Amino acid sequence: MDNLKFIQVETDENIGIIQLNRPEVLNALNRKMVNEIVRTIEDMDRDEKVKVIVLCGNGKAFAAGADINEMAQDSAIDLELLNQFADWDLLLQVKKPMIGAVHGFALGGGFELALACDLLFAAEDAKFGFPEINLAVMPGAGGTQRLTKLMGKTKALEWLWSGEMMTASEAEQHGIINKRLPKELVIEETINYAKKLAEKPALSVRFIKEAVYKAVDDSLLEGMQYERKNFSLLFSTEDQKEGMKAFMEKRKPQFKGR
Ligand code: CO8
Repeated sequence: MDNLKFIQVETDENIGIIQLNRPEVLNALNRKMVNEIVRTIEDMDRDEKVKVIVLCGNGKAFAAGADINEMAQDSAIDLELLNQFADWDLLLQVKKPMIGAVHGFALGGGFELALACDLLFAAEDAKFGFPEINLAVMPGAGGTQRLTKLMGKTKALEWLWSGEMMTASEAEQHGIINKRLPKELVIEETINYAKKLAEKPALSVRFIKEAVYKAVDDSLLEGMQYERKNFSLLFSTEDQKEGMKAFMEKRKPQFKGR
């Protein structure tokens, strides 16, 4: 994607890395920036060379929320007509693994962006929260839904009503993050993890992701039927033949991602 103003994009081997880049305002997310993030993720999702997508912050924060200056004067009608959340909905369709490397503040829309990732690695200094209540609003890009699915109604309400920030250790206890890491290592270690994940057979990785989100959203029966279809479908891949043959021949498999 050309003309990226608010993010930096690079690849390291087959890992696509998106770094939020408005450090002077703690990476506050304006609409153009969200659009840049989502379009870049979509491009990476279609790029066969990219296997895993990593999102990270820059400066003092992952992201301290939506850009308050941009939206302060908006009316409800403005928001409706802007349809800005359509960008956020596209994140639900990403097939490849997305991993967030969070340091510093991940607040409001920044926390919502982190929660849109499949896995989260956080620095010891990470602070997560939904301070929207203190602005007399509420999360609008999935925060109430994703937080509740992760930690349950009772705890989610407590955090959303208080607007307080949770530490990395609290986020770990609530099952929000996968791992806590020293601040100076969080991006590097996340990329290392992503590289290991990128070695796995890509279609298994993809279908497992789809099936797990079915478990989050659908009934057990629907989820199990979906899982079974994906399980069967993987038997049409070259990687499945190779993986099982390699096991029987007692050697390391050579996966192609198809
Ligand atoms: N929007 C705009 N500017 C911001 C934001 C923000 N969310 N957060 C920080 N900044 C700016 C500050 O205004 C300041 O700018 P300046 O230097 O020009 O005064 C600069 O970043 C540095 O910030 P601080 O001086 O305040 O830094 P501190 O270390 O003292 O404080 C805090 C850090 C506690 C994070 C503080 O900046 C803060 O409270 N920020 C606002 C947090 C917040 O309320 N976030 C929620 C916003 S609402 C929201 O996210 C709704 C989501 C809706 C859907 C998503 C759509 C994208």
